[in-house]
Amino acid sequence: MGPVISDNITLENYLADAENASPENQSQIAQVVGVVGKILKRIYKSVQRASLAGLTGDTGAINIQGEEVQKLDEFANQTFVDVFKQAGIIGYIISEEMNEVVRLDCREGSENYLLTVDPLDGSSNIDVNVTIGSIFGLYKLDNTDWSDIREALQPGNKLIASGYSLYGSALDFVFWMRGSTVNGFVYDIDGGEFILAYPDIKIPTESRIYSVNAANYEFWDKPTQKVVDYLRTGRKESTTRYVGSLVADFHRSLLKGGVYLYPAHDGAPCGKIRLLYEAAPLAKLITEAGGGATTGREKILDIAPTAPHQRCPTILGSAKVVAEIERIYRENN
Ligand code: AFP
Repeated sequence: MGPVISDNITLENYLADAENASPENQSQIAQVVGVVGKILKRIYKSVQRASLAGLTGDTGAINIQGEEVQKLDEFANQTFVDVFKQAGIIGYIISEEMNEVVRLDCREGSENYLLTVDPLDGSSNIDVNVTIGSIFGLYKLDNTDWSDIREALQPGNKLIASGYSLYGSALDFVFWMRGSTVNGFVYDIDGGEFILAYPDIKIPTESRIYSVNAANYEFWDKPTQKVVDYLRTGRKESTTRYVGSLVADFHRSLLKGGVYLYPAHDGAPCGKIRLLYEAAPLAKLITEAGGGATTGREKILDIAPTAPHQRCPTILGSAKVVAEIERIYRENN
C-alpha cells in the first residue's frame, strides 16, 4: 500500500471533521487524539537529537517490568503525563513505565477517560538509530468508583481509540477512533503538520512475511514450534523480517501484509508483550483494518485484564494467516 498524499487533509482538519460529523460521541476522542499528536511531535524532536542531547543510554533505574529505563523512555513518559496534565481532558493515565495509575485533574465530564501508553516501544533500539515508536489506547471507564485500578480495567474490545507512532526515517501516526476507519498521517517537517497519507488502511489478507524472534525456538511449546515451522516452510516464498521494535514490525505487516508473533516461551509463560500498553491497542487497530489478533488460543480483544502490567502471547497480522495459526494451535493443543 503506497501513500496517497492530500495536502488538504491535516490531522487538525481530519479531527475537526470527525467532531462535526458526530459531535457528542467524537468530540472528546478527537481532542485526546489531537493531544497525542502534539506529544508525538515533541518526542520525535527529542529522538532525532537524542545522541547529541545526551538522551541515549539508560538512567540506571529498573522499571516495573524489570527492564532498564532508558533516558528517552523517561522523557517520553514524562511528556505524556505533563501534556495530558495540562490538557485536562482525561481522568487517568497508566503507562508501561509507571508503577501506578496517575489521576489527573480534568474538566467535568472527562473523569472516566483512561489513557494507556507505551511511551517508547523498542527502547533497546534507541541507541542504534533503529525505528522506535509510541503506542496508546483510550477507554471510557464505566465509573470512577473504584479503589484499585484493577477493578476498572476493560478488555481491548472496549477501546474507543488506539494508535501508534513511528520515529523512523519519518514520523508516522496511525490511529483508529470509534466510528472511523484506520488512517495514517505523516509529519511534514516543513509545515509542522501531520498530513493524511494512508487513508482507510486495510491490511492484505495474505502475506508470506512473518516476524518472530526465532532464537527462542527451542523454548517454545510444540504447537508454537509447529506454527513457526508452517510459516517458514509450509508456504511458498516465505520470508522473515524482524526489527525488534513491535511498532516497526507491526507497521510493515499492516501496510504490506504479514504476521508478527511474540509467543510464550519457557521463562516467559505469557510472552513479553504487555496487554494493556501494546497488544490490546494494536489488536484493536489491526482488527479494524481487517486483520486478526490472537494469543493463538484466544482473541486478544476478549482478554479481561486482571493487572495493569500483565503480558499476553501476541500474534497480529493478515486475517488468513492468523486464522491458519489459530487452526494449528487448536489442532495441536
Ligand atoms: P523494549 O521496548 O523493552 O525494547 O521491548 C520491545 C519489545 O517489547 C517489542 O517492541 C519487540 O517486538 C520485542 O520487545 C523484542 O523482544 P526480543 O528482543 O525478545 O525479540
